[in-house]
Amino acid sequence: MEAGRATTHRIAHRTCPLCEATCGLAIEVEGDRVLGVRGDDADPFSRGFLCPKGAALGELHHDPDRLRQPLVRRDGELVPATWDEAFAEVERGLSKIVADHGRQSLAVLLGNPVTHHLAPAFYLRSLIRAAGTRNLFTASTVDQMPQHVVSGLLWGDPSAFPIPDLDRTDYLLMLGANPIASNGSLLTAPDLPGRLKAFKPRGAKLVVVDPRRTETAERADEHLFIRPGTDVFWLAALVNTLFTEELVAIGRLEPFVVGVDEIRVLVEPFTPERVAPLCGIDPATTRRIARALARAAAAAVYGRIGNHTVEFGTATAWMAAVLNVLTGNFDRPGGVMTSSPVAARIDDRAPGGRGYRIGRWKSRVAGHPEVNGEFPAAALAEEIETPGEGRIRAVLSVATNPVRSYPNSARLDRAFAGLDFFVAVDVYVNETTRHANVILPPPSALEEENYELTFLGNAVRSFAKYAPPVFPRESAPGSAATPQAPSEADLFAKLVLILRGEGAKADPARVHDALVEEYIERECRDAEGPLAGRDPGEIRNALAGLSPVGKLLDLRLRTGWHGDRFGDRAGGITLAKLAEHPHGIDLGPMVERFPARLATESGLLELTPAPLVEDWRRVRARLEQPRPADGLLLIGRRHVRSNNSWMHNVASLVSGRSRCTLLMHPADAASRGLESGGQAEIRSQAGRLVVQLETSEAMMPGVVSLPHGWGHDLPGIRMRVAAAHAGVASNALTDECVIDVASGNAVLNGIPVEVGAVESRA
Ligand SMILES: Nc1nc2c(c(=O)[nH]1)N[C@H]1C(S)=C(S)[C@@H](COP(=O)(O)OP(=O)(O)OC[C@H]3O[C@@H](n4cnc5c(=O)[nH]c(N)nc54)[C@H](O)[C@@H]3O)O[C@H]1N2
Ligand SMILES: Nc1nc2c(c(=O)[nH]1)N[C@H]1C(S)=C(S)[C@@H](COP(=O)(O)OP(=O)(O)OC[C@H]3O[C@@H](n4cnc5c(=O)[nH]c(N)nc54)[C@H](O)[C@@H]3O)O[C@H]1N2
Ligand code: SF4
Ligand SMILES: [Mo]
Repeated sequence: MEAGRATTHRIAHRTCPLCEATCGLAIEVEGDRVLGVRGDDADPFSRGFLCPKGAALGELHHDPDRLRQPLVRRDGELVPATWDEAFAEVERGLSKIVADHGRQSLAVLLGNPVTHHLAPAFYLRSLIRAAGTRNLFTASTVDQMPQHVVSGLLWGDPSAFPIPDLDRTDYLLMLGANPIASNGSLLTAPDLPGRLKAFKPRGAKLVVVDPRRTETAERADEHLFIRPGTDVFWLAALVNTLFTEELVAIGRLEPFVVGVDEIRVLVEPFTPERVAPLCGIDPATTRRIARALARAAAAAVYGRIGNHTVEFGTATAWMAAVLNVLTGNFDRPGGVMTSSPVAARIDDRAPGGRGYRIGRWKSRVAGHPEVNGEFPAAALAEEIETPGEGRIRAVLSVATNPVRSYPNSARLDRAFAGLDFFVAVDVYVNETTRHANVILPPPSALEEENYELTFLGNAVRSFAKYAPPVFPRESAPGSAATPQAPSEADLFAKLVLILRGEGAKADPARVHDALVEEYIERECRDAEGPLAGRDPGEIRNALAGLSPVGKLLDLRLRTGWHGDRFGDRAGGITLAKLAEHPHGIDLGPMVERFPARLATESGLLELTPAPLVEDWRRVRARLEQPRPADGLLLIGRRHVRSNNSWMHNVASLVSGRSRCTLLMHPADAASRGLESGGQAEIRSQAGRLVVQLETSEAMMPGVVSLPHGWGHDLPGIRMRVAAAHAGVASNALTDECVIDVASGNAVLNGIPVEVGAVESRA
């Protein structure tokens, strides 16, 4: 017994797939069990850090409610099925909808966890193309779409995010982000607490602007309350101050920046005095912060969820970018820089590219312009519910829970109930997937290869880390013909084949091989690329023996800027080399990439693109007619033990007292006759909830805070732990009719609400 144990006991190293921080994990395994998860001290990027979610990865893997076998709806019930049966049902349902109503009647929905898996990274493009629909909705429009638009329009690359250079900055102005809880977003830097702690010894300053004195604000040198949704006015006042006090100093990139004078005119009315009553920040403080930003050796303005999921999200992200550029902090070490992922090329080329366009097509009902090829999540319900040609009748969703994540959850719940056919690729039966006709569960994260391709693309360092599966895939119960559940790549390939009309029985290898071939051919043909003129056969042979995603990842790595170029650069990065370095390889901090990275048509950094100038009218109008300052505004909040809408079925993460409470300043509670610990009713334009009230001096008066992603008490959900810790769905209160017009992003913060005693309902 002892001996048997010794041989199966091991430590597996990999990256945590649960948030953007990419912490290295050391997973203690015995046989097919996870015994424990620790932070990997030898990971040079995360240096042993881990949060309670990473520690719970074993519980997640072993969660008996996590689906291991497809479910198919028969006589109204979701019942277990074999993979063959499930794929056949998908084919039957989807082909009927497409035959009867055309491809636009199918919507594809993608959720947050797809960004943590390799197969979606490589296969989703084919899936979307095969679906042939313009009805694409993703978590981007309940999240960071404003930043895509700003990055796309200003420097031509919607996915080149301005990442604050956390480890080298002298001054970080952080707005609408709480990385002590979230561990960072569009800012991949494991151990945010440790990295912020390193500010003081090197004399760097952290200023946090947030309507709640958050866990991050507690650690800051200075915290400023701001009225929700008004950051755009305040940032404009900072820009205004740079001009009036002659603090504009663009530096190295000055010859490439256009639009400075137009910006001066746009922000002219936004004086510190004028915005003070709107934002709640006094003019002297505004001027002091503008000077500090301009004078710091290197400073970064960083805004996140609280800046992007608001009514003027794009304008807010724009003003943050303008501040970084005008203070010379764009693409400066210690300022904001773009990441240089190991699995990407850095081309030495002249500035200029194809530019960035939005609105190439429009949504059917409200005529929303597409942004990044997507329509606003906030418009999904109307596209399902509004009759007529092109109405969405079927949904294919991957890793998303819109009934909890999108605004106006009650309406979405009704909309999903009214679909003709719904296929969900998901691991739980939750608020959304309970409506599915078929649920296809991908393998556990621990049964797949791991490389955090998306988030290492937003990292403050160039870091690479690969891990093979910790466990083999489980056998699929009840299907003798397919003894193993399909890999995630096979699952997506099957869906591609079904959508292309090649049938559920077609061989997924057709899709795998085509993707690899396409990649090789393209690289070998690219005269400027790292494989220019090489023989495709030679490259193909070099990849032999790897899994389908392994081949695609190896191609990315070896053609990347540190890659071995398939033998042309000795010692370069390859998948095999990463496999020999299970703790990962660190290749240094972010590097200057501009002006070469400018991909606008003009080859310039355009501070005043037309769509943003147009959108500025909305901001200007609000300056003239501010919202009344009485009444309450609702904001969200994250907690380190929670993860959007889906980790509440892990007992160790939900134990203790409920965290799904409405935080309110004691004075606001007193004036409404409400008591901490009691129940209160909260109402908005969209809906009403009864919540547990918790008074807190950390709240700005006039602002209340409720976390999102809860509300696990609907019939048909199969998450036993979550159901016992249900909480309430904050998106019952958010309004799908108000969006950030320029990006289509949902408004999830700054929601007008009223809170009072619970009214008994007739
Ligand atoms: N009010 C309010 N609403 C918000 C936010 C907010 O701050 N306030 N935040 C928004 C943000 S930033 C985001 S990103 C969205 C997130 O919203 P979604 O994109 O809906 O993502 P999650 O809520 O994380 O739900 C994840 C889904 O994927 C499933 N899942 C988990 N792991 C896997 C896996 O490995 N494979 C597959 N196929 N499925 C898996 C889960 O069961 C669940 O159904 O929510 C948004 N909604
Ligand atoms: N533990 C945990 N970690 C997560 C997640 C999670 O659910 N739980 N979700 C992940 C995802 S998908 C994302 S996108 C990231 C998000 O990462 P963050 O952006 O850091 O998200 P939050 O923690 O919600 O922080 C948003 C902050 O904005 C503040 N805020 C609200 N409205 C305003 C406003 O109008 N102005 C200003 N200045 N502040 C405002 C809120 O009080 C809150 O403190 O976190 C990721 N990490
Ligand atoms: S901070 Fe994020 S990546 Fe790190 S252990 Fe926690 S959930 Fe995982
Ligand atoms: Mo997100």
